[in-house]
Amino acid sequence: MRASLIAGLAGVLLVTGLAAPAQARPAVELGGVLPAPAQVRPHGPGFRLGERTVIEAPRAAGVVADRLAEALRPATGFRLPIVARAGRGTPAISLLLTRPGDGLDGEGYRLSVRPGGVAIRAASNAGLFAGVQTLRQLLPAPIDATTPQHAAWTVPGGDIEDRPRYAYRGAMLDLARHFHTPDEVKAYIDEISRFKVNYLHLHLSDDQGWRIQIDSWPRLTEIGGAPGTGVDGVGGGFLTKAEYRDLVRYAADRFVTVVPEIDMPGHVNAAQVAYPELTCDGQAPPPRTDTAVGYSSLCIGKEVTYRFTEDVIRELAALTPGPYLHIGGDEAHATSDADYLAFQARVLPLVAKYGKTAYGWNEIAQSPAAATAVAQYWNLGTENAVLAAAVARGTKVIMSPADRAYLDQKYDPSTPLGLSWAGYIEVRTAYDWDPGSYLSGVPAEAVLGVEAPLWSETLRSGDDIEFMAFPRLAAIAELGWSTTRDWESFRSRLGAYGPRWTTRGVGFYPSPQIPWAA
Ligand code: TNX
Repeated sequence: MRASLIAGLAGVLLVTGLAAPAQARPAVELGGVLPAPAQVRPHGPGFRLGERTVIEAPRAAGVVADRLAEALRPATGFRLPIVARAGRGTPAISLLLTRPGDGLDGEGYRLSVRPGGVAIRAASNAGLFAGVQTLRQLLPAPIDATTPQHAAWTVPGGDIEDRPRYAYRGAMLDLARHFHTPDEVKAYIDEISRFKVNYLHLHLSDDQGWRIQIDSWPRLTEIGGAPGTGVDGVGGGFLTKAEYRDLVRYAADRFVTVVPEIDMPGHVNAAQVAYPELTCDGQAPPPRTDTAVGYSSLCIGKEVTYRFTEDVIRELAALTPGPYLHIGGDEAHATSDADYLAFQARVLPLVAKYGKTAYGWNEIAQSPAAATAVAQYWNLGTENAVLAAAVARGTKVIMSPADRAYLDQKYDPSTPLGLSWAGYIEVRTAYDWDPGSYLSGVPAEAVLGVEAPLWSETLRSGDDIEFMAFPRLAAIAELGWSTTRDWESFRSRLGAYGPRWTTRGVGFYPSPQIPWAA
């Protein structure tokens, strides 16, 4: 038990005030994790990650073991072989799938750190993966370096027991206003999954462009995904079905479920440029790369509208292993109220026809057909009578209030990127609200979770995405995962997290509200 001797010795040296070998004691506190775990009991000496450490996992947890190995090998330079059973006395990080009824379910996990090894127990791979994300944050920031650091790192001793508050913890990327490449989307998945975010909503169509291949309507991407279809004519592009499937798989390997969105009946100018029969007069509108909203509408009285929507929903559903398909529904200012209801009465049920749960922006709550749908609350304020009435009929809610959760809003007046129609959103504003009691008339049981949308009118590069998403995404992720909310604790854990982003080259916004560690 070499590790325990060293850890014990480090403890003695600390107590006696002698200079402890800096590397041998844990650099992180057991509870110093984002999002905050449910229960943390520090005790005893920790576990020293070393040359002889193995990753022990049953074959059924192979995907999680692979993620753990990928996370720890580069900076340690250790082999960290994945084995089915660690030999006696071999220091191991063990992933253990428990049987249902062992007190762990869903995404819950238990993490125990002893000198002889680390054990993560969960009833599902999603739970093991959540535990792995916690473990990564229990090692110091240089663990995220891409080359060997030649340092010895100790995981603090004790136990964590943890489970999510909400089943839905989402982030959204807008690929329509500016296209983001598959590699940029993957990098975002890597970052958000560290915070146990488990849904990625992709906004795939809007007035400017159309970003997902649809075989039955090929001009959508031939024209709507062409160069010059980004805001101000910058950029363009789209995902082929093969690229999209690859993204869905990449996300699933990180326990993130992709939610595709096609926005209708408004936000459809790009589709109408490609297929003029989708307008009422059959005339192609001019392509638009400005940022106005609310001027386009599908033609509600034409049958071709429903052939189009059904084809798109069918092809998207076939690409989607997850439960949700998002049909937009926001800002349909060019659609009359009667037409909007007529459209939703036909289109919301189409999502169910193809085996998915319909999901849309909160405007869909006007439709009686939304009783079995999920509505994403994005408006300002804490009252929405239409949504509250729909909730009474069965509609479930995901919370993205624009003045709290919108990652495209500026932090303050000097933020060089972003919009400010919903206000300025500093980190504390993003953090200090309760998704379960925010909307009057929407009881906690109706809330499935939270999502942080990132609209991309002003965002072009991966750097732009990082600057707006981080650190606020960590705040929304904590609201989604943790049951307690404590600003002082959050800001100190966030400050300690900063060097991890720095190590990875993630250009986050260094909010003055946060005591950033050097
Ligand atoms: C409103 S939020 C929109 C989007 C814009 C966003 C910019 C919502 C459902 N619609 O079309 O991109 O504001 O912040």
